[in-house]
Amino acid sequence: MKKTSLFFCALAAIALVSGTSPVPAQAKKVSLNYANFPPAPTFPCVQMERWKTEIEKRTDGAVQVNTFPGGTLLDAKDMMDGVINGQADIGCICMAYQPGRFTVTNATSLPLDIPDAKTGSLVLLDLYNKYQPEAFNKVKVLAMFVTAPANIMSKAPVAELSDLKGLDLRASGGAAQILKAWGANQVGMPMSDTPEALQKGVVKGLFSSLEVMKDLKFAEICKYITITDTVIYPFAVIMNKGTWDKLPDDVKQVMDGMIEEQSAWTGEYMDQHVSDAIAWSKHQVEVITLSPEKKAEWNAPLVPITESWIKQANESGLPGDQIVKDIKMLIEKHAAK
Ligand code: DTR
Repeated sequence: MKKTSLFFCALAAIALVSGTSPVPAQAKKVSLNYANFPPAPTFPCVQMERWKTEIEKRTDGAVQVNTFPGGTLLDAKDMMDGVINGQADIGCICMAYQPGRFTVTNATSLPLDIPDAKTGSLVLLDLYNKYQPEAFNKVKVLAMFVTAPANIMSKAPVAELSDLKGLDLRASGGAAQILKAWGANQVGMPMSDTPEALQKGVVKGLFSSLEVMKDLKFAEICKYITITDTVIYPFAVIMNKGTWDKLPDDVKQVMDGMIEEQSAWTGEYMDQHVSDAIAWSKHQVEVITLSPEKKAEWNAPLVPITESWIKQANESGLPGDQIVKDIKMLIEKHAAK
């Protein structure tokens, strides 16, 4: 053993006995609070735990992330402003819950046939990077991802458009527009409020990605699934700007280096988890599929949604046509991978 090592061993031994540390005071640990709105088993929280683990590992413990699932620090509606105001350092937002606030990124939830969550997550991130929307000016973006395409989960079977007429179904944002176009009675609320609304009968089903059949046990109450694969919900993980500015450069580098990886990881996790949840629910629920003719019939009322979004975006000074063109081009680019 080298002389210096012997010296540190001796110091350590003294420290063990005396209870003091021989190691010079380490650089101060950064401790970050990360808020999330849905319950811990759901995918936004699974990706949060993965990010925490990776960040703590890749910064050799210099960063500690304290996670708060289930709305224990901030709930869905307060998430964006709560992070801007510093009530949490990091938060996870579902952009569909504030449709007017995230116009550019919410364009990914137009009925443009994003095929899966991994493709959609990379499309969303590229779109964000290209347009740098003003809505995110007051935060640092750490990841962006989307759900798998939405399907109908309901207490009664939905096989025809006529079955949807006046049916109370829960959806938000772009998905809400689609339910309305199909004639359903769309009810808006965050996913975190949906289990209770289903229990109490306030809604008779929902329109979302299917992993919640397992994660939130909706298979126990919604006995029918109608496969429409229509639209995704976009999410972002954001950090308070002041917190970001104060981080050491090497920590910033680690977090920047994880943006694309975390976004793709979450999309992939979501896609796999939806398959698992369908397999898991299959013996408890009936899965209704639409014939190609019926799918065409269901798609027809959706066409004006994109047209009117482009018109409104153009009127508000955004390049609406270009944004939709970009999304279509990005879908092709990422789906081909
Ligand atoms: N589809 C959106 C987002 C969503 C999908 N799965 C979960 C799980 C937990 C929270 C949100 C979501 C929605 O229906 O709200």
